[in-house]
Amino acid sequence: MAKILITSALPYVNGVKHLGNLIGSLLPADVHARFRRQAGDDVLFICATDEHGTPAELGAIEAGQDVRAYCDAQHAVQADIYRRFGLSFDHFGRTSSPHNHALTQHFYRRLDAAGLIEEHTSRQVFSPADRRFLPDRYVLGTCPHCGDASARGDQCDQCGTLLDPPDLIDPRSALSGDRALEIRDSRHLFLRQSQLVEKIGAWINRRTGWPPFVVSTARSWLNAELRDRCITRDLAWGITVPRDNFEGKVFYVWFDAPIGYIAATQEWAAAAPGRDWRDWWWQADEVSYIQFLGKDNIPFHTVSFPATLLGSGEPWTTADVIKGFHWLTYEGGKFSTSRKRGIFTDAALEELPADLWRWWLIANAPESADTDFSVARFAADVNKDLADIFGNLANRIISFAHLVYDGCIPDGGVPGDAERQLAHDLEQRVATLHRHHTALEFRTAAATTRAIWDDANAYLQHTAPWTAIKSDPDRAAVVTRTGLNLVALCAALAWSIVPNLAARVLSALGRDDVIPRWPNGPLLPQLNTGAGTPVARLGPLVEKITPEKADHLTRRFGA
Ligand code: B3M
Ligand code: ZN
Repeated sequence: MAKILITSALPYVNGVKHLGNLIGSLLPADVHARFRRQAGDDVLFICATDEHGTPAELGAIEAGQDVRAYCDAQHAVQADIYRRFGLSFDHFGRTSSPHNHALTQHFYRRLDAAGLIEEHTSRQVFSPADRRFLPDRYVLGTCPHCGDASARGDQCDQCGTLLDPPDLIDPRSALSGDRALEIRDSRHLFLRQSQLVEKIGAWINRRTGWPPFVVSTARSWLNAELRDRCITRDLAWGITVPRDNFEGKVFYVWFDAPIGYIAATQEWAAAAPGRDWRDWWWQADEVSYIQFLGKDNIPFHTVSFPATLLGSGEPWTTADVIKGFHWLTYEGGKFSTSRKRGIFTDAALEELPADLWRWWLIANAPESADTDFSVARFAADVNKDLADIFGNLANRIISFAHLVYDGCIPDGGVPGDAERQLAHDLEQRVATLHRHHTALEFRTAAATTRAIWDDANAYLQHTAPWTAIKSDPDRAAVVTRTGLNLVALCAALAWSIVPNLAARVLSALGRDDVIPRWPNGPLLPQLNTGAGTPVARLGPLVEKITPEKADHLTRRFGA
């Protein structure tokens, strides 16, 4: 039993996330956590809302709320959406928790003691109209690299470049629109990443199994003369800096956010007896740690967070695999939270069951390049894969068991060549599927899952119990029994991707394990069991997306 620690990038607390955020880290992390649990591993799946920094403050200002009350409410909204999407976190914490405050200050003290913190004056944007410094997203303007006019002080979303507010051309305050901005000096703390280049480089070189684009992004960051990183901000909301003359400043959100992975584990441990966060994070060599994140987060996870962990000189768990994702685009353009373009997770659930979104997103995960979401493709794929292939498979054989066998798995007959061939083929497929899941290859995992459904349909097509029943009742019984067990197998193998649909099918077949186990060993006997077990009727598993519904989606979400 392996110990697998899984974290998803922490969604910013402000506002409901869109499908691109979901497939960029949260959903694949969930699928992998579920798969590992099925395989019998000891899994800890941790996430949290990222509650500090300018995103939270600006969100609160926009909502006209006190920032703490705003975070409380927004955390609850996101937690509820993720629960309804079936995201099976062991803990969904908050970076504003007391644990994260204490741990962030602990890391700062360790880094300071190791000589890795330097204090110096830096140029900050100040607004006389707002009477305050404007860090990060408080400044809007034009990107000096690509010329996009909607860049923010911390980052240009158009070209992905990380920025400093004074870099912006034509800057203005996000609060008041003030353009008469000044540059003023302010004392700040810098993490001397430049001292850690060798250590981090060696650390990256020891890792395997990262997508190539994650490795190249990490290397280019490291090689482009790693800049010392400012880890404090002139803000009120955040984690205070335990140092003289730093009253009124807080740590930079990207300093405390990844520490939140550990702090959220501490919250998890504190919530029930017998749990120890150290089993996962402290001298925990046997733990395999996988991080899931979108490509704009790669530098922070491949370089900055390792700098914090390695620089502390303490035996913290560091990521073994960093699984990065490209972007999901929407109908040929960008998803945009600020412009409300694309499908947001709350609206998605108002329209259709979670598993339809889960299936399509995983089957089309932007693993090696950006992927485009289109309503037309989504509707066509979901109708075909989930309704025509998986749904029909389950309904057809369960209905037949009701028609002919009083709704029970029939007894009689013995498996023949067709069943031996089927079991043999499926054993290969199951092994392939296991390999893809283990290698974090989500698209091919979904494709292999679908291929197994196809195999199952082909078997029933070929053996046709509805014909055999007239001439060879024993044969019909074997095939029906095999078919029903086969449907259970198909559902169990799909459970990590479509947990609700799978659970409905499994429950109809009398299998109510919370976590359906991954099939091990020869399949022939597993396909021949259960004679006499009652099988419940199954309504339509998936309602097809009609052309009218597709039109409605297009109208609602814009093209
Ligand atoms: N809050 C997510 C983002 O960039 C950011 C991730 C933090 S992970 C420690 O959208
Ligand atoms: Zn740009």
